Amino acid sequence: MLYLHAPAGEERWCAAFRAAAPELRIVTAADRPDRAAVRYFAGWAPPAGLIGSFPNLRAVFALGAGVDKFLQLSDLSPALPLIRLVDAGMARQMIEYALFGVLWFQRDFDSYAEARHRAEWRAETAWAAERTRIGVLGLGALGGQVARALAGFGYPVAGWRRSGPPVEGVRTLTGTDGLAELLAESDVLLALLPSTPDTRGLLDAAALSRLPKGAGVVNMGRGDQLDPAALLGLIDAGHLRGAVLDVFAAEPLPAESPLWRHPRVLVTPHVAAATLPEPSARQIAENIRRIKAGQPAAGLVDRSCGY
Ligand code: NDP
Ligand code: OXD
Repeated sequence: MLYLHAPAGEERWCAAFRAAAPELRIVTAADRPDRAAVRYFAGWAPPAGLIGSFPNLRAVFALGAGVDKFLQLSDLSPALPLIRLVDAGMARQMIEYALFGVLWFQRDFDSYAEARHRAEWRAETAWAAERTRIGVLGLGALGGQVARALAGFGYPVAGWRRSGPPVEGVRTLTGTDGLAELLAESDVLLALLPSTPDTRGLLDAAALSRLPKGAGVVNMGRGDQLDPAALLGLIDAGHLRGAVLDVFAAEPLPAESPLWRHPRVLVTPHVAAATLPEPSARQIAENIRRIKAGQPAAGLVDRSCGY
């Protein structure tokens, strides 16, 4: 039996799971299931205590790529496999969002968005793609595809990862020196890192100051990596050009946040890549089959690294 705690659109999620895993009984809170009979949990933002209320779970599936909120749950046993979504239709959306973020700066759409308020008709001189250096923080299931896609469009792309192999067509860097090198050479910085003890607060004033003058920042990973006050300070000082932000330390972004009102910051409400029920359910169903067959599941979270 699989217990589903869907983020929204429960009916569509149930239908997707029933189609992907006809061998499983899919239940939700409304079914008031026998909790001892539940073997698998699939959900997003579960309230504290929910996962712990199932005594016989074999695995927990996050209906998302980032598992930081799951790892904060005290009722999630460290012995229980925690499995995240790997791409499942999100990479394509991330590529679209990343390309938008790059073009926002490269083709001066940020300037035109401001100029319209002054009815000012003035053409800027756009940078060529070949001269727009892109830095991608995080070269995983999503960042790796974003980096490759942008390289395919002719941008010089560098990427930063913890320990994984180089990505073809992307100058792949690691470690503190690698990060400093990437920051110093990124006209547009794209952040696609998970939230972990090592990445929280990474983009502070010192790191952001390393970006070249006039650089743009796009954050699609997690909000707690970026210091908003440092970002705004560097924009106001004329060092940074602006930012496109999809993720925030507190979501929804509070109405009083200065990010909402800053003319050089574009805020989107955590929409860079939505979780799609059908491919997600297919991936989870396949993982359950693997677990039953004694094979490793794809997307198993390494608790020691936090992602
Ligand atoms: P992955 O786990 O596949 O990739 C994470 C990448 O980050 C890897 O390349 C990893 O390096 C790198 N990384 C992790 N820690 C460090 C570190 N300390 N130093 C350097 N590199 C590090 O995750 P995904 O690509 O699937 O997703 C990335 C994140 O995107 C998610 O965790 C989530 O926070 C966010 N997200 C946001 C969405 C949105 O709508 N805004 C939607 C979906 C996801 P290595 O390869 O060496 O392990
Ligand atoms: C995710 C997200 O991690 O939506 O999938 O942010």
